[in-house]
Amino acid sequence: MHESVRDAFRNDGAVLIEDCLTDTQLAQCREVYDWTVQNPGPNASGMFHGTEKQSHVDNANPLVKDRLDALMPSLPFGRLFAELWGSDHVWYFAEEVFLKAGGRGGRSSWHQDTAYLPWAGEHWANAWISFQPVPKPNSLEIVRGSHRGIQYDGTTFADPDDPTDPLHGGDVLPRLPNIDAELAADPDAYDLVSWATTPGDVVALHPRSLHGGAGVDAACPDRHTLVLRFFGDDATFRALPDVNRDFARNGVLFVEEMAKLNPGDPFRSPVFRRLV
Ligand SMILES: O=C(O)CCC(=O)C(=O)O
Repeated sequence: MHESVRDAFRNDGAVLIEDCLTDTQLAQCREVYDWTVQNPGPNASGMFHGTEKQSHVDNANPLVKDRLDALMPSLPFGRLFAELWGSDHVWYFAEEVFLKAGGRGGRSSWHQDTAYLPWAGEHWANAWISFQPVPKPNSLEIVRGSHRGIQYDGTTFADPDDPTDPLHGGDVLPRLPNIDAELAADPDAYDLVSWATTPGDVVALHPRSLHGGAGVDAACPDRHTLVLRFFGDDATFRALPDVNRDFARNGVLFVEEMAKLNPGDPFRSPVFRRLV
């Protein structure tokens, strides 16, 4: 791996890895993706326009865990993230799926995954895999270097009029800036990074980065995206604020395993498959 790729991930919080997956690997990922859309888990949510379902999001679906764990050795992510981070070990956490369809809407508001997940450290990455060619305006967008900046509160994703509606509240974490509103007033208000991607490309994203997912439109009417999450040696447990009862301390994923960890502990549990 070229040093510039490692530098980009370290400094920007995201990097495009072109031609990361072979056609076979991509087809294997797509098969699991389609299965999980057909078999939603307890964290699935969707958005509807009238009777037409416009988007589907699912997160760490327990029904698909065994399939994805079994697929991992066929995929290049263990070696890739070991090299990208300089970590001796790499573990697979879980998946998130995004389905945006029908050529309109579906924007995922700006957020940091670490507002929802009790994670700290350098060795974290989301592998963002889209199965269609994605033009830059429909792609994942990242505020460059924000993984090293302020940890903001999350958004509830619930208020269409306020994409900064606080997840935790209580002024424990600073409220998210309204990045889209600021960009509308001044396109240079944030240093954004995003890429057009073709199938097989992977965007590696540090999940503390401020990021948002563009919606679909006539140029990209459907976007099927699988996100796979990984961590390495420098990954620790960090308790979430305790003001929102639903998210207090451990978040909502693998809650029993998280309850066994103390702040600063290496992020480890037998439930997460080690790849390297
Ligand atoms: O693809 C999207 O629209 C959103 C992606 C995202 O939020 C993530 O990868 O964490």
